[in-house]
Amino acid sequence: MGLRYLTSGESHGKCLTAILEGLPAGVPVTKKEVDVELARRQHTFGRGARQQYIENDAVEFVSGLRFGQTLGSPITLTVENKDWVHWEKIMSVEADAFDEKYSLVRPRPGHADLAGVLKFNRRDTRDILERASARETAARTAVGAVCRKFLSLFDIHIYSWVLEIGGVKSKRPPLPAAEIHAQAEESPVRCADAQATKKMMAAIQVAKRAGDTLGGLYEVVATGLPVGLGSHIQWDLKLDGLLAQALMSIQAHKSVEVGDGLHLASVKGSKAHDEIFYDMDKGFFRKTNHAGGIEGGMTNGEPVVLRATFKPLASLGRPLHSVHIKTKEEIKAEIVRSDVAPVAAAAVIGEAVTAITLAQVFLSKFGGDSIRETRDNFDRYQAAVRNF
Ligand code: EPS
Repeated sequence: MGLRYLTSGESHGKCLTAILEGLPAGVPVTKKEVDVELARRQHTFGRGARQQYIENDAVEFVSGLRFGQTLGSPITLTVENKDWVHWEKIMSVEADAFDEKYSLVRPRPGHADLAGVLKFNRRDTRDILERASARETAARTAVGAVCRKFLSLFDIHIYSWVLEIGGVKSKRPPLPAAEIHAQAEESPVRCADAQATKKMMAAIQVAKRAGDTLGGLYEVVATGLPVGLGSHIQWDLKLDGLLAQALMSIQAHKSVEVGDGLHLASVKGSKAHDEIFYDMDKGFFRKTNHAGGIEGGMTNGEPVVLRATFKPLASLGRPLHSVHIKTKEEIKAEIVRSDVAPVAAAAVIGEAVTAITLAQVFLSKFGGDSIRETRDNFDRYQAAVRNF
């Protein structure tokens, strides 16, 4: 069995938990490296009060690490919900703590609320929204941080930046991914364009005052990938499919593009593909990357380029029309505390799920119970590709 993981936890429960199994032994991992990623996800402009003032996300490793290295056993990690103190009654596990006054009955259009209560036969949308909440992505970010550390041992790096928030578009600078990423890290909305950053922040403030929310678009790029991760031979082994699933599984995501994506609908074949060249030092290479680094469901050695669309959040200060789930009367949807435009946070989560998926396909190709074994397999394959 390859690399796999699960998360658990409700948004206002005690904590989030994840179990990651299948990493080889001997991967150096520190709490600090994971906490850096959690902070990158948490502290961006466009977040609500909880992210700014209440949470202070930090990982606790419960199993699978010893003296700073993975053991090859399941890694269990938790992220505490500091807000739990305010929710112990509302989220109690005890039957006698039930109180009708805690029930939420006004489903938000665009949220999991209504489909969830119908599917699970619940009378309180909180039974659904607690798990549907993007709070869960703190756990995935922590898992992603561990996978990212593993990939970095093979010089594989993952970057991201925001391209658009609420219709304010930015220009993608003609720079290497690491440099665009470094510029984005300086921006409160993780946009590498200073002018656009200001406009995006202003748009978020306007939306917040209007009780509204904004969506956006971000890009994730992975560099240093060997040729041949993923496979053309079966539908569920194709890397573009796996990455699209991983990104689409992030809360509020509505579309994913690979390489030139949507744009390819309107260009001719002669302009859509990346011509092949050969150099004694580089081996086979391309001068363009319309394919976004993936051909036939496999990496082709160029950077993997992905873009994801984040919809405006469904929790509105000025709510939309809805229906009371018990009385069926027409009402406005629930007003709950939330974020305004967490697109920058979404980009960090996009990096995390990309790291997890790439680590999965990397390990399914190279295997290894110890990092030394993985490295030997990787080096042998790379030498074979070089000497092809
Ligand atoms: C979220 C609503 C907000 C966000 C939360 C996701 O939480 P609350 O309702 O407690 O204010 O802060 O995001 C996180 C807690 C997080 O860690 O990202 C939602 O409804 O999805």
